[in-house]
Amino acid sequence: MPIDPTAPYDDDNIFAKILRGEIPCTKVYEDDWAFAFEDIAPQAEIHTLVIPKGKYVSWDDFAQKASDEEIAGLVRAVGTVARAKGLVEPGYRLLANVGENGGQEVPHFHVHIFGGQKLGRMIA
Ligand code: IU
Repeated sequence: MPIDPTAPYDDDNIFAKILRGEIPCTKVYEDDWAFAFEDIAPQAEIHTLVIPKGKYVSWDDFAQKASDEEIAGLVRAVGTVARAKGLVEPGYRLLANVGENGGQEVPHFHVHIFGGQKLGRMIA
């Protein structure tokens, strides 16, 4: 069910529970600002999600309210995970779905990293 990217943050969303360790995940990275884990339903050979530790519903929410430190932390974490997975060569794709038209389903901001294969022009 698509989410409202401007709704208040829901502490019971699934990624909040993963961050709190209440639901298991395959963790691939963690630092002060970000947490990364394998997508449970991968759409590519490598499909990893990177989320900020702060409570942000969407890209819009994050861009509006996160501190420069949080934004830098998230961006660097995405780069670190992609590099650690050996994706820099031959490349990878980043995606952030926002709201209903974007098809966002989980109301905790997340960046998808896709790689490990030649990707088509679009991932639906
Ligand atoms: P979206 O951008 O909100 O559409 O992406 C949500 C992703 O979260 C999607 O790729 C799901 O497979 C993934 N996911 C997950 O990894 N673990 C979960 O428990 C749930 C969704 I629910």
